[in-house]
Amino acid sequence: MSYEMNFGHSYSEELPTLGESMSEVIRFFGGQYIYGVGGDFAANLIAALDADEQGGGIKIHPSSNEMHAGFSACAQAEIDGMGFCLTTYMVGSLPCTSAAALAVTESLPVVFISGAPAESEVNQVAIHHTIHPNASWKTDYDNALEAFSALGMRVERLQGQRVEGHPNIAGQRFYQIVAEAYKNKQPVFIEVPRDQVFAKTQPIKLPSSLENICCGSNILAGTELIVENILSKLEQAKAPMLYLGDRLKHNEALKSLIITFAQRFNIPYATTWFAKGLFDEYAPLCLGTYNGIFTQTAGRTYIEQQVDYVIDVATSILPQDSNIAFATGTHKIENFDNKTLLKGGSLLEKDLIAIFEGLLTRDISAFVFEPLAEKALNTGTGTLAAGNDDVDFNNLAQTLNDLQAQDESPYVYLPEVGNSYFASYSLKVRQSILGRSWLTNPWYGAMGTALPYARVVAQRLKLYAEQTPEIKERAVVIIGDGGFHFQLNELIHFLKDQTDVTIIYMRNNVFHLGKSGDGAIYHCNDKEFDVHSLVKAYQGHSKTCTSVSEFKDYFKMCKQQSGISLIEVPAKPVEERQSNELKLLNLYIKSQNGQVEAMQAWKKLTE
Ligand SMILES: Cc1ncc(C[n+]2csc(CCOP(=O)(O)OP(=O)(O)O)c2C)c(N)n1
Repeated sequence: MSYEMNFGHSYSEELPTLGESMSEVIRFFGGQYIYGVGGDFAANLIAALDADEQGGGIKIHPSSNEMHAGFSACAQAEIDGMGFCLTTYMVGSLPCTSAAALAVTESLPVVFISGAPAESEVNQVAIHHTIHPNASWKTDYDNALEAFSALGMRVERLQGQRVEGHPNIAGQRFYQIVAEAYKNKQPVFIEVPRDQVFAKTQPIKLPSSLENICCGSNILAGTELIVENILSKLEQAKAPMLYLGDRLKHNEALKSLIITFAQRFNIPYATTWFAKGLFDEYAPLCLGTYNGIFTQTAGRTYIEQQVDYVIDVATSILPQDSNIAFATGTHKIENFDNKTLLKGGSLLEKDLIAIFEGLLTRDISAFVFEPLAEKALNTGTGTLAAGNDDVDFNNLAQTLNDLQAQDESPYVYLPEVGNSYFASYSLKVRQSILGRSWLTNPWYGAMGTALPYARVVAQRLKLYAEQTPEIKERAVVIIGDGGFHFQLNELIHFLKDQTDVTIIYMRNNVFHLGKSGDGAIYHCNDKEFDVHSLVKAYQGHSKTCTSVSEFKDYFKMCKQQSGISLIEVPAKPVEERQSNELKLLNLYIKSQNGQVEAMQAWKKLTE
């Protein structure tokens, strides 16, 4: 029996292939690009999804390897709202597990699509790319599904019709799994048997828009009472503030409601470390990021000395060490008594939306808050980064802040895990057109992501600049030499994509952060390595900059150059040259270890 005999000729004529259905679903969720690497099990998927001359389909961006494809898809989820990654079976999908774990941790809706053996191939012979001990009597086809499942992800291998003429609902299943990623802000893993890609599947009728994908409305009761409670606390308060967390990052509607609320009642706001880059830190009401003793801004003084009521919005349910000042006990908001916690428990934070909509209907008078005067960072060599000072981690943030203050066009910072990551918390960021001006994986903390992330940022900035030439934003990677050497094969794509990036290469010849000893394992570089020759191979520009003024001059020049620009900074792995954040962390660790001098110094700092 065929579909035609079952549902009639007209229905059967309408049937799309699974590949067509997938393409439609990916586009519905805003996906115009997929990052991936090919392989025989993925060949049909590539043929089915790849963009055609007419602009249909999805543009496939090749990555240097699958982990990088996964990381780029994570960056895509951060800035476009949804990410897509395509690989071949097992050898291709398994290297994505770290990117998938990152996506779970950083709440990113990334769809990992993998080719898989044809249904007709299963149970016949052992198949290449499967895990197969040599004494095995049977083939295991499901290891990748199990591996991703072990990360707590929803996984599925799509299936075709079981009997000729019976329904094939693979297209619908694909939609449902992708929708689940979207709603829950979590990654999913989908294997597609290669013989199913061109099989006919039952057509699906997509909702009219993303708003209508049946997420339900807010079913948490008591919004009115919460609103009343906040209002009565506001009435008693003189200096309230909003403390904003990273669960806001995918919710533009909620972000703009909160800013409207803040502006209407003149209430200042700060973000957690993890929510850095979501808001314009040059806005008069913005107090910057706050993380206890690690924060050096005037905002910190205001928070710790003036604020009398905190509305804590969308911060993580479980306190995470780095986000609460490494449990140093210096995070004043963490233990603030007069605080309302709005963590957000509904899908797409609809409960929080209802609360802020409720608050905005009320007529309260605006608070008195004067924008705070700028405070220079402690660079260890006086408070400013003087022109002839050596540039290093101790004054890198101040140096970049000086540059950004004079430049209206935002820098989109991509700090790599290592010393660069810690130093980047003192950067003062402008609002980027991408909605994110500071992007990394602050919670999961995987090294090796900055260039795959920067590639996506640079691609999007290029698109914006093509549409609106006044947009002159710049992707700025800050990275140690160890981190750079993890991932520099990704540089080829900046050349291929003809995108622009400035890379600040903090060269100290060791894996410095976390280094505890002199073992060979910490030596990630060689003194003879000539980074300029490397950059030249990618048709880029580069210069070694030793002093602050040299750095500033060349940084400005980089902005005028297209392609890759790299600034090599000779960094010294010594305590005086560390960022303030790391100096404090090191001091805290020493004092916890019972070193008397460190204990005294810490006490003095925190009194
Ligand atoms: C994938 C991964 N491997 C290892 C680590 C542990 N780790 C964190 S920072 C670091 C060293 C960074 O060295 P480098 O990039 O040279 O920067 P530096 O700290 O020297 O400035 C290492 C190995 C990690 N976070 N992620």
